[in-house]
Amino acid sequence: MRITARVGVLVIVVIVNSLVYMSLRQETYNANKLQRPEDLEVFGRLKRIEDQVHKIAKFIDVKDKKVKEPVVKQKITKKIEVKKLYPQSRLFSSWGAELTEEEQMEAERQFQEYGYNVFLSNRLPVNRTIPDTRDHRCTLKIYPNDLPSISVVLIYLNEALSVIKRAVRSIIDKTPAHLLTEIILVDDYSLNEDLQLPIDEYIGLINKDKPGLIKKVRHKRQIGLAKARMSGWEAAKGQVVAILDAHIEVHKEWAEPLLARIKADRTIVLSPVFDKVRFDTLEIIKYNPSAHAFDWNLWCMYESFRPEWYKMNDPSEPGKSPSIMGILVADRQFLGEIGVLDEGMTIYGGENVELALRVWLCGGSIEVVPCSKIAHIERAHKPYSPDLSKPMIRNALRVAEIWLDEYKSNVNIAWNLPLKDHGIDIGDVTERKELREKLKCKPFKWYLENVYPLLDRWKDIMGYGVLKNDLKEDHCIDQGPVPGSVPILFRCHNYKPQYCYYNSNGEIYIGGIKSHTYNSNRCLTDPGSGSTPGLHDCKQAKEKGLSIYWDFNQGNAIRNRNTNRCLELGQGQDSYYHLILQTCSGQKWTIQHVIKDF
Ligand SMILES: *[C@@H]1O[C@H](CO)[C@@H](O)[C@H](O)[C@H]1NC(C)=O
Ligand SMILES: [Mn+2]
Repeated sequence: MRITARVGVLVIVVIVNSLVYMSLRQETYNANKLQRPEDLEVFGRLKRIEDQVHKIAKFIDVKDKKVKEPVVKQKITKKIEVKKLYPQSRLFSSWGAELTEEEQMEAERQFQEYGYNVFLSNRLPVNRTIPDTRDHRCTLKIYPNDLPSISVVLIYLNEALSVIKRAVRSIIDKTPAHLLTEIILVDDYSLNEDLQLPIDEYIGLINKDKPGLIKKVRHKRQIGLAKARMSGWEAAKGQVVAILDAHIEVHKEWAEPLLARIKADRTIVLSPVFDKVRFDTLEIIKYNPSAHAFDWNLWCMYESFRPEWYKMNDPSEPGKSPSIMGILVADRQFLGEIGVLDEGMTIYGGENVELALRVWLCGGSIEVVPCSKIAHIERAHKPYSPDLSKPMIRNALRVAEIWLDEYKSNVNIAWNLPLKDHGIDIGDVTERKELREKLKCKPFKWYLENVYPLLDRWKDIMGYGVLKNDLKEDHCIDQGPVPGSVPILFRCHNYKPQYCYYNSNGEIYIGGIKSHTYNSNRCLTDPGSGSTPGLHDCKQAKEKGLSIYWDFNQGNAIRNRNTNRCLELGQGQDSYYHLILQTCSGQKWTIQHVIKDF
């Protein structure tokens, strides 16, 4: 009985781990997963401030009701009678308490379809006022009069019409008219009714006022994000092109700082700073400027700027960025000269990293411009594919093949794929490799050394993947419950909690590997007494002098260099196998993938 309960808990822990991991992977594109501890702290603070504002608002509400008590009483009793139809829905967790049942049904249906609150969007003014979230220094900046002109491209797939209207309206209202060449709507084969006739009527209405301002490019089949962006670039006529999502609202004076930067140097590819628009309340949450980057899976993430930026002590200044999240602003011709986007990318993901590497390696650079702000709806789910990791893996391997030189195997390691014969078709890369030659681009090593030194080289990894013992081949080493510091033996499920790495120093990481030098992996340790192995932060373990170095050859024992004990399986009184440390008895271990023979 007791044993069953314990196994049950472990199963739940592992499933939760995997789910958290999978949802993390899905969300990273939106950039709203903050990665660094300092960001989390800022985020925590913002959240607390927000909570307080809500509390104050409630307090005011309550006071208000007290005054008008006789009138309100009836309403309140009525409210209580409305059933919450979707207590589990993320849409209603902090929104929609006053909705009738019919309204809840409509709101939930639209939420399921679009991933954000269309019901509310349809009821907000298209020209709603949004708070100015820029640094105060931005309002003092003066930009040249003769800035280059700009074409704004909005890419969408099954977007709500009211959301597109709000994007278009904000661009027309907040871009100097003499600089705005056009707004190009690129429809990657949306099927919703609103985006057929009704959007054309809307375009007609605006063009009646401003002939030719809005153009539409509609694809007759879905071509994916990279190609859709490319088609927007092809249609553009302005000197500068901004390729944006359609679920955005631009802030006041968003264009000038970008155009001024490109006027100063046409080889800089730019990103504005995104504020988050909550998918449920559509409220704007201020984000502070930060660089864009990626991990070895080539998922994008926020990153700190280089130290030079912080030394300026002026958060309104543009900062160099290793990568770009997806939304981009560039000199139209320069973007063409360096090959726009890789049309060999399918569906979604990785194309931004490809662009970033190409820009940096082939004569340009990337900057984030804090005074240019764009509010961006963070969707609860995305329209392209329920599981974005499949196209992402394919695109990541393609980027690796074209750009990463001797570091390309890191992408295989990150996705736990074999180095050869992984069976994933990355398409034809000849043209892109020729482009790299033609543009005389620098080697990837230069990028690592000069642009993104925070990316860990992973040069010492010798083997990776799940780690199994001959005695029990359907079981794998697993990081065990989190938080916790005891690795366990568990049925193999091949998710991150079971990924292990053996490096040339003799360390064994369990439960994934970190891409950045500022993060630390978790190392298998022998505590020296007792039979339970440990799992500890490697940097700390090294400082404390714990026994973290192991001798291991593929198909042989795992023996601690300090204690001489082996990691083995032992059968407990419950007849289950457990991971234990004991005098070596010759048990054999096999790691899934080998990089160098060891
Ligand atoms: C929004 O548009 C309406 C109608 O054109 C106008 O009356 C109103 O002043 C506008 N609001 C803002 C905040 O610009
Ligand atoms: Mn988006």
